[in-house]
Amino acid sequence: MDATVDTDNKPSAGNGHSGYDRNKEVKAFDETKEGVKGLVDTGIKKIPRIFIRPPDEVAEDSKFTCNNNLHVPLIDLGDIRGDQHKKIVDEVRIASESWGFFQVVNHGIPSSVLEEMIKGVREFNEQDHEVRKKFYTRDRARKVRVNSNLDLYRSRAAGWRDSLVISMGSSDIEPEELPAACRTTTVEYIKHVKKLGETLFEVLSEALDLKPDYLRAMACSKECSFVCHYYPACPEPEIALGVKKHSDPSFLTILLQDQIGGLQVLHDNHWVGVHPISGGLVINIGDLLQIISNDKFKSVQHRALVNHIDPRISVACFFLGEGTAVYKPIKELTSEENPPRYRDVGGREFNDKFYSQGIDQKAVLEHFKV
Ligand SMILES: O=C(O)CCC(=O)C(=O)O
Repeated sequence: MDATVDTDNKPSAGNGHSGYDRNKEVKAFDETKEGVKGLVDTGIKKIPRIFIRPPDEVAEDSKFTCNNNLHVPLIDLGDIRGDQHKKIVDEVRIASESWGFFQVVNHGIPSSVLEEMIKGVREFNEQDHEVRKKFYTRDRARKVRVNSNLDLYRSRAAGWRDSLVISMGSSDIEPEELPAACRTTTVEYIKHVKKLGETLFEVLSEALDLKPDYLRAMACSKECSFVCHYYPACPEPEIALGVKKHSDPSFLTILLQDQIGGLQVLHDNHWVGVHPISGGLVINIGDLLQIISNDKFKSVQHRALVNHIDPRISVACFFLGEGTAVYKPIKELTSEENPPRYRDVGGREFNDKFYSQGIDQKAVLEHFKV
C-alpha cells in the first residue's frame, strides 16, 4: 500500500459488530464521496450502523461522568507584551500541566476573521455536492482534500463528521489550491493563526523555563495542517460521536469552534464541556509537546458530541513540527531523578504511527515510552 493513501481495508482488531460486513458498508459509504453531509441530505432518520458506537466503548466511557461545574482555564492574552507577561506565562504553565487545554481571548485575531472562517467552511460544505466531491480523496499526498474520518477503515465506529484538510507542510499554500467557497477567508485565517502559534510557542517555552525562542528553534511550529470539520446535525446523536476520544499527534493545536458546542475534555475522570466563547480560541497541548517536555505538559484526551438540531463547525490547526527532525525529551527538563521517559522519535515516524491506527486506539505516545 502507498503509505500516503489512507485506504487500508484491513479490519482492525475487534473492528465491527457481529452480523454484518462492516468493511463493505464503510467502502460503499466512502465511495459516495459525499460524506456524512451527503447522508443527511438524503433525509435519513436512522444512522447507518457503521456510525453506531460499540457497546463496550460506551460502557468504558460511562465510567467518566460529565461535570458542569468544572471549566477549562480561560487566559486573556491582551497584555502578552506588557506588564501582565509573567502572569500570562504562569497561567499557561498551570493550564498546560493540569488541563492540557485552555481557551484564549484577546489573542490578536480579529473576530471578523474568525467569523468569516466559520462562514467559509459552512458555505463550502453546504454547496452543491459535486463541487465538494472533487476534493474527496484519501490520498495524503494531496495537499487540499476532503474526506470523512481519516481512520474510516480502521475505526470501530465512524465519527459523524466530514473534514476539509489543508496540509501546509512548511511552505505556504497557493490560494488557487483552496476551494473557492472559502479561499479568501482561509488565506487570511492561516496567516493570523500561524502568527499566534509563534507567540504561543514563545510563551510555552518560557512556561517550561526555557528561552522564549527555544521551541521555535526546535522547529515545533514549522509544519502545520488546517483541518476544517463539519459535523452535520445527527438524527440519533445519543448513539454516535462527532469524534471519538483521542489526543492530538501535534505539538500544539489551535481550535476555532462556532457557538454550537460539543467539544469535551477528559479531566480528572470527568467529561468537561469546552463552552464556546465568542471571539475565543481553544488551545491544547499535543502528544509531541508532552514527549519533549518529559510529561510536564499534558496531551489530554478529548472528543466531540453531535446534536440533532444544528450542524457544528470547527477548524483545527495542528502544529506538527518537522517531518525530518528527531524529537526527544529536552535535556534541560530531565535529570538523574527525572530521566527521559520517551525514546527518540522522528516527526514523520510519529505521524505515520498516528495514521496507521484508529484514532480511538492506544495513545500514540505510549508506543514511544522507554
Ligand atoms: O471539533 C472539535 O471540537 C474537536 C476537533 C478535534 O478534536 C480534532 O480535530 O482532533
